[in-house]
Amino acid sequence: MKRRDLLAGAAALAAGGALAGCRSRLAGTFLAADAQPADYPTSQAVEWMGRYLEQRTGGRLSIKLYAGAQLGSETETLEIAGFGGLDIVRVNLAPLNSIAPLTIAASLPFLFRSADHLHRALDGEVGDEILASMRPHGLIGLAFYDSGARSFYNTLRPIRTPADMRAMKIRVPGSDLYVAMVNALGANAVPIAYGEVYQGLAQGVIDGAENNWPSFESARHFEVAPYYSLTRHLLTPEMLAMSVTAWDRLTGSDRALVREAAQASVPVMRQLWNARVEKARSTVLAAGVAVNEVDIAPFSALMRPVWDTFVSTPEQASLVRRIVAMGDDA
Ligand code: GTR
Repeated sequence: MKRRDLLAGAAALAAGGALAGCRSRLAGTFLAADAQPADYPTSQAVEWMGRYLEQRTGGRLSIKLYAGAQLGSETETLEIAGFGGLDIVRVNLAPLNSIAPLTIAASLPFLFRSADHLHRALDGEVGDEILASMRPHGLIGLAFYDSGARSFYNTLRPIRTPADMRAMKIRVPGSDLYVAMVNALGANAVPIAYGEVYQGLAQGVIDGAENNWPSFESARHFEVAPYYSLTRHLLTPEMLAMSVTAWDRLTGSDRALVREAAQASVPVMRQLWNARVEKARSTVLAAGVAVNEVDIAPFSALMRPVWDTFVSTPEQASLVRRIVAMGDDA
């Protein structure tokens, strides 16, 4: 059996037979997947988008979301969406790095200096170009969601300088860029799925990982990794995308409505996000996790060769140049 059939079969089982190829699939119900739990801001925003579509179409269009990685890891759901077995995926840009090269331009370490900087870039032409670049890869980029700032956490000691990370086994998502970033800091990158991180930390297969406050908290990683060091090395956003197969089935006006609904969900998500960051931070602090600020200069100094290796086409370079020029205080 081909990997593609295996994936579709497993996902169809998880979704109760509602996925592609099953006769029970409802014409106007988009099947969506998110690796985060149902109460996480990304999942909530996708649910909100579904209600928006229902209201605008009198229930003709809607979304059925499978949250919590029920349909597989992000790499798997992207593959399933790529051949039309899933209609909507909400993923981080990291697993898209190897699929759609322009996503690299918004995934570089120490690129975005603040959430405002990120929004300025992604809410304009730069964001539109990255979303549009998804089509040859079987996806229609609909919108970006916030993902805050990723920092390192681990089971061993506070990280204050790159030397503190030497030889630490640090989990990263499936992106060569992340692997290179962690290795350039002197640690050893271990790419594994998000859903395996808790166990990996608890069993000592990995010493640490990196993520934002809400992921560190909601995946309970803070229970097993008591040091959180605020390197804020990545502000890589999330992406909401539709499979080209689902998109091509829609009329022009439904396509416009899907785009409108996705865009309308962005400010909703940002509000949910900010509230969730605060909640996650207090939960983590109350649990006694040692949180430390970090001088990022020695970390970002080591990223130059990583940028040089991964920004390899004129299109990527143009995006990066424009993002950097936007700064954070315009
Ligand atoms: C989270 C993101 C997830 C997933 C995860 C990871 O911040 O919301 O989509 O990408 O990180 O590290 O795998």
